[in-house]
Amino acid sequence: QGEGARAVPLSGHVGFDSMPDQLVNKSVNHGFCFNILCVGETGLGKSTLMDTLFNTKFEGEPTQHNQPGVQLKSNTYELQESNVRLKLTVVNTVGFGDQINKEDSYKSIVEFIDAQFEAYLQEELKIKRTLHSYHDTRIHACLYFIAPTGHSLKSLDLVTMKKLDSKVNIIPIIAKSDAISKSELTKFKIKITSELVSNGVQIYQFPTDDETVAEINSTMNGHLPFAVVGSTEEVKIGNKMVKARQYPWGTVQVENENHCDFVKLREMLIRVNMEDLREQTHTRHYELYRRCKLEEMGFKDTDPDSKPFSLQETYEAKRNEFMSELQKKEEEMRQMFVQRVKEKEAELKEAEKELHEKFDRLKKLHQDEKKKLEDKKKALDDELNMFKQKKTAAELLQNQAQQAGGSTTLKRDKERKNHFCYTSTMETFSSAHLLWKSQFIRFLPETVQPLLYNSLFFPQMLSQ
Ligand SMILES: Nc1nc2c(ncn2[C@@H]2O[C@H](COP(=O)(O)OP(=O)(O)OP(=O)(O)O)[C@@H](O)[C@H]2O)c(=O)[nH]1
Ligand SMILES: [Mg+2]
Repeated sequence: QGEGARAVPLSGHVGFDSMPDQLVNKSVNHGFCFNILCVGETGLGKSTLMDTLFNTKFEGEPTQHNQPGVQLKSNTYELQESNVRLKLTVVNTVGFGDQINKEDSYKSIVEFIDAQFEAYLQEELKIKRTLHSYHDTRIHACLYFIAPTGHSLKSLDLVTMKKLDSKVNIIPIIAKSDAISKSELTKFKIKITSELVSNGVQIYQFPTDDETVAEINSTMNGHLPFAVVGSTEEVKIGNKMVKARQYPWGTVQVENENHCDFVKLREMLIRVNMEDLREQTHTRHYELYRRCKLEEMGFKDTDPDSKPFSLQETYEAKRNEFMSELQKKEEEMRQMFVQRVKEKEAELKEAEKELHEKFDRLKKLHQDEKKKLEDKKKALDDELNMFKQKKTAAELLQNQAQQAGGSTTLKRDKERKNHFCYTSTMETFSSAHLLWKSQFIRFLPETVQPLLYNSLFFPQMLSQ
């Protein structure tokens, strides 16, 4: 306080003690959402219990026992109590425990829970996030319905709860507990608890760190698993209508704590710990999913020397790693491409060479054929010319022979004889020679003239 400083007295109430009220108002205006997953065998009373818990009739047809696998069916309802709005989602396991091989029954439940976490994570990672209006579908509570056998937990129950315990808040309940006697129920509860502990199954424990609810919560933790009875049927007891199940030997009142733990479940689930279940889902189960997922994607908070490593650094390191890998891959592909081109080129060259050789071979063959044909043509032309000459000469001679007729003399016969002897020795001759020789044949006797003409012009005929 400096000298001359003016002291300002408080003019009234400062007001930050109204922060909780502001928070409440904001939350009430915004409304709440709560998501329950009911896991249990078909017909164990899941739907009846939900109807009893929220005092309403949710839709839901009974399931057949012949489902090929486990499916998850979710329904969302808008409920209102006073001025508080609740968006309630009830997810049911359809066909759970109905298959002969139940080995994979838990898988679809795990996948469903993870899918809801993934959807939330994707929304969180968006650049433009709208988480305030986002419909959060993450499962806040899993009511695990145990059959009232009075013996012990089935392996299906143990395996499923073990697989789910790190992903969701499990509240085990003994369904249809009116089917089990009081003494058996106590033993059954102890047996279940010891089996869960010995198998390391972590069920949801009601929180005891908040003083206001620590006592009730720790007492309730001792009552787990709750033995419940569900019914929407109202029966008049005294002068009051109560929810109950009537049997020939008596009436089981759902809200009577001496008859079953329904009220305890309702108190713990809805009135006392609903917000804690929501919080645990976000801070424990979703956080674990998110961490594993980001680590899987290669994000880390520290580098190998345990020094803080920011998201930016992780991103850059990943980017560099990716780029160098990309370059390596690119180089590899380039090399492969060059290699393939070389191989293809060699293949094409080989094929080209073969084609050239084939072309040369064919060309030579063609030339030989052509030469042979030309020779043959030439021979035929010669023969044709010869034939034409012979034909002309023959025609000429025939004409002359006809003109000469029968005026032949002995003298001429003699001369012709001499000439015939001469001509028969000739092998080749021209048309001039033929003409000349034919002059002599004219003087021979008529009986021999045709024979001589034939021998002169068609020697082949005679030889045949
Ligand atoms: N004894 C007894 N019967 C019950 C109880 N709760 C429900 N039931 C009866 O069990 C039968 C099946 O109940 P649902 O609520 O349809 O069972 P569910 O688990 O929803 O069945 P699905 O949806 O087909 O898997 C009905 O006839 C109910 O009346 C209970 O606490 N005790
Ligand atoms: Mg049902």
